[in-house]
Amino acid sequence: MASTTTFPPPPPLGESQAGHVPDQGPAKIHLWTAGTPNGYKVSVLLEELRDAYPEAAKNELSYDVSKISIWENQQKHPDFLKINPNGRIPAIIDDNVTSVKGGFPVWESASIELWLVEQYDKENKLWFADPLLRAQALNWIFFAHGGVGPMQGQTHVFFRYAPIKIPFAIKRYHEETKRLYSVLEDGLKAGAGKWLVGDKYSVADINVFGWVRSAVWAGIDLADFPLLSAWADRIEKRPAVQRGISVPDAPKDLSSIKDESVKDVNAWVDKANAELEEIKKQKEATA
Ligand SMILES: N[C@@H](CCC(=O)N[C@@H](CS)C(=O)NCC(=O)O)C(=O)O
Repeated sequence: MASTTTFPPPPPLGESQAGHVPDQGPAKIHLWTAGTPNGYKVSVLLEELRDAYPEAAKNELSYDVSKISIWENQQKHPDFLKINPNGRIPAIIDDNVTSVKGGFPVWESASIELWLVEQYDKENKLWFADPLLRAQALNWIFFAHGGVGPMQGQTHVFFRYAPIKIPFAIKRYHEETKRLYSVLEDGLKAGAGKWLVGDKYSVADINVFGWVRSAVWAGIDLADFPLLSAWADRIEKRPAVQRGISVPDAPKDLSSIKDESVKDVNAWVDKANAELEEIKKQKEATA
């Protein structure tokens, strides 16, 4: 382990260690993550790159993983803030950069993805040499980074975790997330229907996949978005994706809560609509 960063220390490699292959050399990339849509972006991409470049998997793409408990707020520990000043997962330290003492920290999921493809996807297997295709990929990456992630993230917060339930907030974020999903659906329709950019599975797909696979958590039924649903199934079946979403723990199967989840979110939306209607009536009565 070359990194001098000590919080939390990357665990030693072992048979069950994510990212481990039997002939992997000492880890060059250290990943701090949790089993979340943003975390999966990096672990899935690392696994895809390792499959695409088996020689590099033993060398510069060897990695180890430190699990961050976001419920215990470990991501706000002063030592972790030295890696990511924003105190969120995912973050990496890349020890392949020898000019920086202690390794080179990269944070923000999309920034990490772009760093990884720029450095390690020399044949553009998951990225694009063509500037027009690259710009289209960046469109989808920024769209997801500024839209799907924050909006769906707030749906999860207000619908699932908030100790006080605010119907209008649940309605607002749930409906906006669905609108963003329809943009993805239309994007697939406008292309060949298979991938977001060109005719190739790429970082543009990986970047938003983690969010779409947890649609149920936001009360969204993917059956309403048939192309997106088929796209998510196609991605989920990839061996590298299966390994990537098992970092740092085996993923949860949310399929059994789908009906209940959609019913619950709809009840909150109905409640918000009724409250809005009541406010409108009161305004009209006092006008
Ligand atoms: N824009 C950031 C968002 C990262 C983010 O929000 N990560 C969440 C987990 S998905 C987190 O660390 N949450 C803990 C916190 O907010 O303190 C990125 O894409 O890396």
